[in-house]
Amino acid sequence: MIKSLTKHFIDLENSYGAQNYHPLPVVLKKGKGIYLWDVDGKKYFDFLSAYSAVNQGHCHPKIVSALIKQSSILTLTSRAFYNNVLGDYEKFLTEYFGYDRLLPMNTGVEGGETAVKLARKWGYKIKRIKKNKAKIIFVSGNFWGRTLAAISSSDDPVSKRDFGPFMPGYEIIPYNDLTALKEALIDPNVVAFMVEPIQGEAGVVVPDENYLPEAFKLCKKNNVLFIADEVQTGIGRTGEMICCDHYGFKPDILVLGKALSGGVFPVSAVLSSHEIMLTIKPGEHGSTFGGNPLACKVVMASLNVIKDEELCLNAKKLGNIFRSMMNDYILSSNVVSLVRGKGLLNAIVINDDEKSETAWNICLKLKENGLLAKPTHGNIIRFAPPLTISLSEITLATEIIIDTLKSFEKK
Ligand code: IF1
Repeated sequence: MIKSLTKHFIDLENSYGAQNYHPLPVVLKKGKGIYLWDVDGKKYFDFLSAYSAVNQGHCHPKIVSALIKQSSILTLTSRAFYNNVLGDYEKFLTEYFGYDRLLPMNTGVEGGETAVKLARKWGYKIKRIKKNKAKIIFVSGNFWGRTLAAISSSDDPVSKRDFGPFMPGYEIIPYNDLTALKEALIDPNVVAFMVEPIQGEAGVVVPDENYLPEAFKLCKKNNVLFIADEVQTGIGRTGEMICCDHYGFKPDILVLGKALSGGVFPVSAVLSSHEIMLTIKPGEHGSTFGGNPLACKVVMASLNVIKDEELCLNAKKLGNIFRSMMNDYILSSNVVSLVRGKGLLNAIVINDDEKSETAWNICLKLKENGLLAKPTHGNIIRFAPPLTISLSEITLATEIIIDTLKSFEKK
């Protein structure tokens, strides 16, 4: 019997790859805008957008063109020398987001790590904490990557099991709980509070309206830095350029990643003030690829796309339509109990426990019906299409989702 192409590629990964993922059984070979194609030519709506890294849509022509152009001029110099793109990029990004200075890195987790190091440095140099006493507050359910510094702040047993010992200097408090934060901030060794404005991996958990601005005020009152991990929520995803913009305050340290490059390759950025950024001196932090001219050109193109195509506004409008269609359906559903999110970062909660296979089976069925999405935490399905999706497309896609869910209704 002739082996199917799908099986061929899955078998290859199963034979030669580390087994640290459990992907949906679909093998993709092409992406354009909001669509993906598998190796058999079947077309799908992409409702994951590579975990919000492809906000501008797959292979956006302007981003690809910037990539191609710069890739034949100069790709990497390291930071041992200056290059003629990084300065423009730093000016562009700081003006774009309204900060004084930028520290360029690559992956999101390196951005988070940089923020943590900056906060500690600031704690010792400016706040004048005693040596090695700096403490950073995190919230329960946080996710900022896979390095040891990141999983040390995690309370997810799956991410941590058998990877100890962990890094000290962290405290985890409940999310969306201002009283807990107030108490945690009493310790004078606290240098920073680091939080995702909407928790992604935890299942698109949106806090109460007053939580983030009040948390920011509490931090200010206690001379503690507010670090916003906007790796997933940033770059228009929630209907504003960064999610904190919904709440009218500017984090002391802003971490961006994923969609910064429009999904071309990993680029992250840490933005902050002169005071905070200049506490780190030459030789104290860095990266071989951070700030490379190829990445800088790609990011500038991808951020121009966000503004030129008004993707924040589109995410806001179409997110409202998605949730309203979903809420109409939920009224009469026994499969879905809830839809939540902001802009085009949304999730539904399946009326079943975390151990059940229902959400996984729904995603398999969605795949059959031409839409790709992935469960998180067993009973939650995230829906996050590229922000370039149109009204007619999101209407059609949401109808596919609802029709699929209807086939799981218990009679
Ligand atoms: C994986 C989820 C998303 C992030 C926030 C930093 C990072 C991430 C808020 C680190 C990364 C990822 C990584 C990916 C799956 C994923 C994820 F499923 F875990 F929940 F996006 F929603 N801050 N998120 O969400 O960025 O170093 O990966 O570039 O499998 O680890 P990175």
